[in-house]
Amino acid sequence: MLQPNDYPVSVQFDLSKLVFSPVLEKVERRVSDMAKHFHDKDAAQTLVTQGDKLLYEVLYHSFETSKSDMVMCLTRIFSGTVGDEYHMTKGHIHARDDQAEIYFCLQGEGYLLLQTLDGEFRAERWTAGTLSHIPPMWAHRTVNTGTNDLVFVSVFNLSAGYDYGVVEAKGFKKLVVEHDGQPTLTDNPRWNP
Ligand code: S6P
Ligand code: ZN
Repeated sequence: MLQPNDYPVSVQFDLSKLVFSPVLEKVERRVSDMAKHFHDKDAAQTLVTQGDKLLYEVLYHSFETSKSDMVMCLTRIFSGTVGDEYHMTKGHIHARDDQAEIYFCLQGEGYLLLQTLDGEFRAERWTAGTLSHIPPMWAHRTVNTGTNDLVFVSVFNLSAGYDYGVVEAKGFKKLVVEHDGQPTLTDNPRWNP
């Protein structure tokens, strides 16, 4: 017997504004939420006192039924840097070890950084139209290296859960910084002190 939430649901994207409707939840992250993540702590602290700029926002729509728990999110990372490090998401690994995720880049340019608990690292270069599969047990973070918003859609299962601690501890092996006006991947000193 079908329950009320077992029927098909559609959401509508506005492809010129890159938003969808209805948005069921919205999360915003500012510099103060990311203090542990940027390598230039002084630059981050200064930005916090100068208005604590918004780095990115995530819009959510979940599709929970009596037997499934898919979620779709749209993440918009605004352009800019903290010190020399480009705006980026916090990054996380999913709590469950059998959960994959799909990311689809709608606009902008940057990197999807991926890393396993054993320290395998990948950086996927992103432009509009790149679709990436994040396999289970790869931590993931996105970085906006462009002059425009970086906008992407993610699709996953809510029961995958989040573990932010593993990224918060040491970050990813590489930082994405602006060097001579160009995005550059450099070694993260927290990995090789
Ligand atoms: C969820 C998915 C994304 C991120 C979002 C923000 O599994 O990976 O929707 O939550 O891009 O990143 P973060 O690291 O702050 O959750
Ligand atoms: Zn994820």
